[in-house]
Amino acid sequence: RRVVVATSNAGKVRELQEALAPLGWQCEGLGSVTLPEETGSTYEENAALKACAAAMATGLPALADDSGIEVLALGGQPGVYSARFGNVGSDVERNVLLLEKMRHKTDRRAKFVSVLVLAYPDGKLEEYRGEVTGQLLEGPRGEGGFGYDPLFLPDGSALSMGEMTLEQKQAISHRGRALAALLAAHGA
Ligand code: ITT
Repeated sequence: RRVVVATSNAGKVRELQEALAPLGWQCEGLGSVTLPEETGSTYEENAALKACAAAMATGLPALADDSGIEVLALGGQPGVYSARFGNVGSDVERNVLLLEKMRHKTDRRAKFVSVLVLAYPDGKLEEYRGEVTGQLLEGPRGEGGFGYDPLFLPDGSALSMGEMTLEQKQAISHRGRALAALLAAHGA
């Protein structure tokens, strides 16, 4: 079966494609499809907006991910707004800003959340959620992953998410967990 991977984030494309391999689905990119503005106030709403738009535009099932990092000492921010945090242009700038906001904060607990929505052209939706808790580091560690990965030390891990291989990250990450639920639901 063909499935559209409905994300413009290259880091997510890598992780989604790698995890879906056991299902034998043929993963396709967005092509000329543009994703709608994320007007929802929850990961669930935004993932559904993206997946439905891609499914309607292509006539194929489409898988979208909406995700973010929630920092306890910042009241759960940036959360759903993680991609737009500070209105700055790059992952590195967002990381600098987050470190700045966390300066002198001793409670550094945070969690990543991923919500996957698989939308079918007939309007049917499947939803999967995954989370991983951890601590924000005082500075970046590692060159791997994407986004906030170099700043995040998962609970029980000696490696930051930026220091992990793709396989190591998938085994413990929010997205890896949501994907595991999707795979289980589809018999893989
Ligand atoms: P699409 O909407 O096209 O999928 P996006 O990057 O805009 O791409 P989101 O709106 O879901 O996606 O924003 C999530 C942001 O949260 C993302 O840009 C990263 O900054 C951060 N994030 C999500 N998952 C992450 C992960 O596994 N590692 C590091 N940062 C992550």
